[in-house]
Amino acid sequence: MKVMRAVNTKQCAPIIYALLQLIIFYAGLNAVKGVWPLPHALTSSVEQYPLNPQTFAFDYGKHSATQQGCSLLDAAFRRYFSLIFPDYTAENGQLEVAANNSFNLYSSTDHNDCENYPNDDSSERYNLSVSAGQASLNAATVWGILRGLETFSQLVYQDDLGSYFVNETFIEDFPRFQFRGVLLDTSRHYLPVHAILKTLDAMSYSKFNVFHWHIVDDPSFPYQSRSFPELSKKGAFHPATHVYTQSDVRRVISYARMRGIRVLPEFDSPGHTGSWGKGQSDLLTPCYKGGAPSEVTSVFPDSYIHLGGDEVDFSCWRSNPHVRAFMQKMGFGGDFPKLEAFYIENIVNITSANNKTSIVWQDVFDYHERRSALSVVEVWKHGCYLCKVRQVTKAGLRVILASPWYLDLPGPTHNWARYYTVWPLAFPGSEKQKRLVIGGEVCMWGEYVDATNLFPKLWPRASAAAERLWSDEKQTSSVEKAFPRLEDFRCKLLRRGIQAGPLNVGHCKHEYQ
Ligand code: CP6
Repeated sequence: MKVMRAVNTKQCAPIIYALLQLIIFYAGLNAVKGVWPLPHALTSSVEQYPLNPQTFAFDYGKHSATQQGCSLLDAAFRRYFSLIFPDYTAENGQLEVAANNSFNLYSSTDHNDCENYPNDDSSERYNLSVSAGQASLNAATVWGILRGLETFSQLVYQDDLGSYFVNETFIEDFPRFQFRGVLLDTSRHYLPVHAILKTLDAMSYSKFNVFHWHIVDDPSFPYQSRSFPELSKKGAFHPATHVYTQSDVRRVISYARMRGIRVLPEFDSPGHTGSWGKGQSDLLTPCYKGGAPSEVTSVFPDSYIHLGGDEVDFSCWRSNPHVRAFMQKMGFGGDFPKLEAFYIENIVNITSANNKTSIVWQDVFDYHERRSALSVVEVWKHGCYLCKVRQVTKAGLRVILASPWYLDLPGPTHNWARYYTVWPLAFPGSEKQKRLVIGGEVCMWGEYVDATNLFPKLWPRASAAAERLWSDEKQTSSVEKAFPRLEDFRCKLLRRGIQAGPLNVGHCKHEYQ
């Protein structure tokens, strides 16, 4: 770099200019470019090691708490082998001649948490070192190992002959925010289970760790409940094909767990419950007093549950004399926000009695007088969203930020930069307030989205938000520097079977391999 600064390229001899170009080209080729989201500390050299799929192996370190038989990591090793060597099969492997050393990656954890679910206190920190003939990946938890495997898989590249290489690299990495979510809405359009699973795959490639399942809403109720089967029988678009059975839900939760992803269910009430009334005739007006069914807390293992609470239209309650009489009795008068607050406080209490943490949309915070009764508030409205983040954290509540990441809204793929240039902590406030911002979430509302257009709408634009939520802000503040890296990452997504949309004019190297 010093040479480049010292030399005026306009005056220099063509050979030096060519040399500089070569250096730049070489730097562009090597692994540094290749990891998305950017690790916190990364050093690498031009030293490159060939990887031979015939001899390459993942293994457990001698002193690791997790050992072979940890199904979560055994399965991750198999998955990442295929991702690292995309065109390797046993037969064509015989033809590989370029690389003949044996290269192992040893994984070591402090805890044997193989059978657990990831949760809000799970560490995802890892250290990765790749040097001559061997790599080692260290983490306190299996979740850190999963993140490190993803990083390692992105460091491996192929030359023009198709041989695999990895450069000498040292990485120390951890997430900036603990909550990094993707919301899918399966009520406006039903999404087949395979589309959800594929989304979970793509999420793990960008190190997202929460799948926010906005599973039911006004248009349809696809969740097949054990306690209330009528809800999906009458409320789903189709009672057999457009439902998520208990076994579908278990499959999604288990698939997510294997990738270090939490499943956060949302049963949005009392505003978005049109479809609930079809199967439970007494449920909606007059005044639903039920609350989060305890069934939900046993089906979904995560300690968080999203209670919704947004966009309540009071005209319905207002039209109902029984509701008005109830309000008189409770001393609310004609104050409908008080009634909503009463309702929400009831379901929040039911949720905490089940040892769960409740998340609500910001509307609830805005209505609520006793805000201390709440715990996590998701900020989603447009306008000065950081003003709201400031206000909520000032009240001592935790925040998830969604406002700048409404990916379903129309706009070209190249507006990824809008999702990249978001500064979640750029509000005036104390360190304590900043720590209350636990993360952010990309929203894919379903009015105009189904399995036909989900993937190019989500990817790689969601990855722009993923880097904001994972990486160091100072190192990732330039859109210009991010652009070639994101293009490269988008090619990786395509290679892995995710139909990520194009960012601009160009092509992917693997297209002609
Ligand atoms: N559905 C539900 C929605 C939205 C919300 N809740 C929504 C509102 C405005 C926009 C996009 C989505 N479709 N249940 C608000 C959280 Cl611009």
